[in-house]
Amino acid sequence: MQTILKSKTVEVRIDTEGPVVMIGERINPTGHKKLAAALKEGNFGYVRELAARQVEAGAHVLDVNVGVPGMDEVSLLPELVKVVADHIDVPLCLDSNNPEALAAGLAVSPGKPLVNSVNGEEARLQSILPIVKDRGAAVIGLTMDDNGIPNDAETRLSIAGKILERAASIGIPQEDVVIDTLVLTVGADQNAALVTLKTIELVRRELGVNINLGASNVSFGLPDRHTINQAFLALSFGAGTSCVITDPVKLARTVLACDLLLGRDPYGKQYIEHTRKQQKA
Ligand code: THG
Repeated sequence: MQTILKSKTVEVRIDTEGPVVMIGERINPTGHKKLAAALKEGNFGYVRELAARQVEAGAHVLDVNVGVPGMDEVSLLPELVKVVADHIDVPLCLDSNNPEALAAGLAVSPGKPLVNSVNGEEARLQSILPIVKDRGAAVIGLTMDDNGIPNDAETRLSIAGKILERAASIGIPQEDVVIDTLVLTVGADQNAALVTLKTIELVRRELGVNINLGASNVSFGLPDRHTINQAFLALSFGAGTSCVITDPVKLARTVLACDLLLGRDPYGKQYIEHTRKQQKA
């Protein structure tokens, strides 16, 4: 199954059978003081730099999140979407909990963007899906609902099914819903990663849709997070993840190595080109 995203001129296909699509996570002020300060000051030069650096490192799509306490997302999200879209030509992933901010951001996004995100909560289904439908966008559906994040794969699968049904009922095609199986830290629960891996396999087998993961939560609170993130990414691709929200500067090489190992990079062309480009730079 293919989920097609577009910028002004570039088309990106998230494909259950294809190489992994990387969504760059760095334009997100959560835990990122320098970016939070830049957004407050209206210093968008730093945002342009983060955008260019991630695309240079191999990001296919850029996540744009402007959630800074005290800032008005409804005006800031569209402003930042314009800044990023004027500077780089890759599809955008608009990351907000605020439906009004998402609608305003979608209105100024070129091409076909991705909305991050809806989940199984009744209020979210009702507020987010119509906005996605109106704009002809794609959407990430998180496998959580009014009861939180379930700690078993079967319940996460049933939430994924519910999101797909509700999307279909208002005319959003199945291929435009990417399911995010969510992962919590193994620092707090030794089964956290295993539940996510089982959910990925189940959703892939039962629903056949594309699967996204924001993998770095898995290592929260543990030393040497990078090693755990790399190992978890590899396991998740083996299980069927086709799209990740991650830091491409740190993890693009891991992603490309996994594509090669899983037979999704004929002759190692992408891996070799990427390595050559980085050695030159
Ligand atoms: N699924 C979906 N969307 C998501 C997530 C997900 N969006 C948010 C998050 N999870 C993914 N994005 C980030 C962004 C930054 C970090 C982790 C995940 C991060 N930041 C560093 C920190 O907090 O320590 C700071 C980085 C810096 O200073 O540059 O780790 O799961 N759909």
